[in-house]
Amino acid sequence: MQSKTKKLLAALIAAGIVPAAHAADIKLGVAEALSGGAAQYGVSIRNGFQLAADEINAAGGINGNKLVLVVEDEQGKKEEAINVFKKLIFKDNVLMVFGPTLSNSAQAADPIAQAAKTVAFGTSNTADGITSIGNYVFRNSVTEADVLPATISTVKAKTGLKNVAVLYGNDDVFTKSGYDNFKKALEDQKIPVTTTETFAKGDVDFKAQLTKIKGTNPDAIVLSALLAEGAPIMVQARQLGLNVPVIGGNGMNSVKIFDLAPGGASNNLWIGSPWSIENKAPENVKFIDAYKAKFNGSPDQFAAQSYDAMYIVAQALKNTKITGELPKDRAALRDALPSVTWTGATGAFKFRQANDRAGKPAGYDADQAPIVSVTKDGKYVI
Ligand code: LEU
Repeated sequence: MQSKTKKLLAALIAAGIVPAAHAADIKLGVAEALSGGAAQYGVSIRNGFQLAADEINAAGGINGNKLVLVVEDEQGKKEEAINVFKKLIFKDNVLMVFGPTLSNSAQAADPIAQAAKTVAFGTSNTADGITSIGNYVFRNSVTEADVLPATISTVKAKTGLKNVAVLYGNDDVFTKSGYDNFKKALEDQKIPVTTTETFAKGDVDFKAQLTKIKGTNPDAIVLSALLAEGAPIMVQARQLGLNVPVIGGNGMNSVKIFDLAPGGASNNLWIGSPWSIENKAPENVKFIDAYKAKFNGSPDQFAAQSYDAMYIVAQALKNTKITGELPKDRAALRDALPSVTWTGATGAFKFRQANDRAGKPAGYDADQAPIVSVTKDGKYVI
């Protein structure tokens, strides 16, 4: 800003014509999939951010300063995630970036934030290795590695399954990582696999793989998929008479499954997550009520995690002195984040230090335990 303009703005603020808070807005980037197949999740995520930011601003903001969200659509594509991260970090000069929606995109875009010493905070990335990118990478989404062993052992205990068939997407960072973690959990828990089948992003017909699976007569199907493929897989499995439990990863944990796999096709789907709509803790009830009132629909895990993430960042910001010097402020926010604890819609939260591939300290993962639920007549029940 020119110094004349600066002086004029200072005079207008002093005269009460321009509110002072305007001069110190805190700009946060939001890069999520708002179009394409992953928008099933991305729109919920954006809603969660908006709800929390509105609440925080209505309660006086951060030490009197307003949170302003700069929202961009990264379309669930890694090339777009890279473009959007660059725009937010270098053109919009945001303090930090939330997102992107998919681990597949995070693996491509987070190195840009890391190199620019700007926090990238994922609220839905659950694949292995994301936080090994570096010390500016944070997430509050519980990883597949932390969730899937509990999902498998719960289904085993409740249904008595003796073996499973495995089906996974082999061209996506998250579905592949889900597969790796399912495989490990099945080995650790000594559950034999009858067959392992794969599919690719954009596939629509899964009958060949499902027919093969049916031929092996498994007690359950372990499925590492995103909704775009996972929902038609459930529909086609039921059409083929495969009514066994489906054990899903994070991608299958969305109320959208009830619309996408209607008429009971979505029944008997088991997933693990720290968040449940059934959890009656006051922080969660408040979140669910406020979400319903604002968006006229039920929230899901993804909205709960983004809502909590905004409050986690707000706690860090309260302990950060914003100087207006971007590199300094970005570093100060990073340094304030690891020690934040917060009890929100997903319950008690704290960070856990992650390591890079050489075993050196890198970013931060979520330290939360999952609850396992199963779908029944259009609901996830515990
Ligand atoms: N957990 C998924 C991933 O890491 C994304 C989520 C929105 C289903 O890619």
